[in-house]
Amino acid sequence: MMNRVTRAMATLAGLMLAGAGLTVTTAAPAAAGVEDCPEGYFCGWSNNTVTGPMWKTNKDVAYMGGWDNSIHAYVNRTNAVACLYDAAGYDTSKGSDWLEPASAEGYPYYENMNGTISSIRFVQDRHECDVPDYPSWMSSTHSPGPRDFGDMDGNGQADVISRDRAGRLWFTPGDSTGRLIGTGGWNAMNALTRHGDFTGDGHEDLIAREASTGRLWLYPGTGTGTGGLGSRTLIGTGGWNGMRNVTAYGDLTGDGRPDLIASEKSTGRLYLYPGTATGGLGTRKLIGTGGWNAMNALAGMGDTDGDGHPDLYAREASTGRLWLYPGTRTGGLGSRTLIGTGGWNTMGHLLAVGDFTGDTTPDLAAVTDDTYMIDGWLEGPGLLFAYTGRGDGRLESGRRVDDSWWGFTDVC
Ligand SMILES: [Ca+2]
Ligand SMILES: [Ca+2]
Ligand SMILES: [Ca+2]
Ligand SMILES: [Ca+2]
Repeated sequence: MMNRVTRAMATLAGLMLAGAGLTVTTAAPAAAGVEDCPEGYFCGWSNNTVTGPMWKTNKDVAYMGGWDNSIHAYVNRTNAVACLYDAAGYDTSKGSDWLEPASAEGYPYYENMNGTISSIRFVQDRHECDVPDYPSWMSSTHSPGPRDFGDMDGNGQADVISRDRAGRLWFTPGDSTGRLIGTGGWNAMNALTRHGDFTGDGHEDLIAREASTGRLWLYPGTGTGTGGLGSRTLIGTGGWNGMRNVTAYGDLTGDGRPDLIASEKSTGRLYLYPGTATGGLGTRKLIGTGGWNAMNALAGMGDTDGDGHPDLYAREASTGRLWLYPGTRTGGLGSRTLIGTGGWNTMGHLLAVGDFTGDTTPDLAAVTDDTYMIDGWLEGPGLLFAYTGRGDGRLESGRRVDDSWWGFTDVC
């Protein structure tokens, strides 16, 4: 196993790191050999002087053949992350490491490496070198009857959509498997939310805000076993960057169509945008007269207290407390109740996909961010906690159920 701590990025002038058994340097002062590596390739040499025969590849190599365990210096001039495995067949059991693409302005190469590489694979996100690049999500079958949200593929189980750092979307149906439903470009979106069927075809849909334009797009769920998305339609022509916490909510107005809520940054007001029969959004309605800038996360939970009206959870930025705002018969929000006394600011994402424990009461999941601590120690990001809904609007204590949720920039 190579030592990732020593993987300092070289400066343009060239940088020698002594004592770690590793030298990092740039192309400029190096032996001529490194410049022989063509753009788009990963290249390796069997010695530390980067002279003599050069091995190169621009695609995955499951076994290095004559170069097995013999590459001691290398450069990554591809545009992907190179996963370097100490065993053949991309097997992580003997150790693995990763190498980001060399930057355009002077590519570092690495020498004095252990010479243990047996297979190489190229990926978009270094997460994928060791584990599948989707988080492990398990949910129970909802019973009885169909779910009204949180179920893109219509199989009765809560599923999750995750965006990775490479801008791809992953669909995890709830059996710990996952598949790609967006091959790229999703980093252009600065909000992702889903809760119910906006288009009226019975399949849950995804709503996304485009960062550069402030436009709101609807991606219709296909409802198939792949949890896929159809061609998008514009449902908000602009101005949505002036809104905070854009959240698909469920049907608050009581007309059978799901609605969207968002708070206005300039005023702190909370607005409801009613879903229309044509899959768009109607004229907005004020449902919170002010103070909503104090909240840094909203979750459209569904009906947590069993009164027939969907409810809202909101996290207070200054205190890390979690509040319940019950939906009312008149399409508004009732008096709030404190349901989480603190600590919720260490969660990077609140995930409201309805009931995932199988008792029909909505639950909450949350993913820790890099400030999450246990007993004074930083535990780091990507821990998934499950909070079972009690049926009275409150939650049971959290259970840590998985540690594979790091490296994702949004989940919904
Ligand atoms: Ca499902
Ligand atoms: Ca739909
Ligand atoms: Ca509605
Ligand atoms: Ca309710």
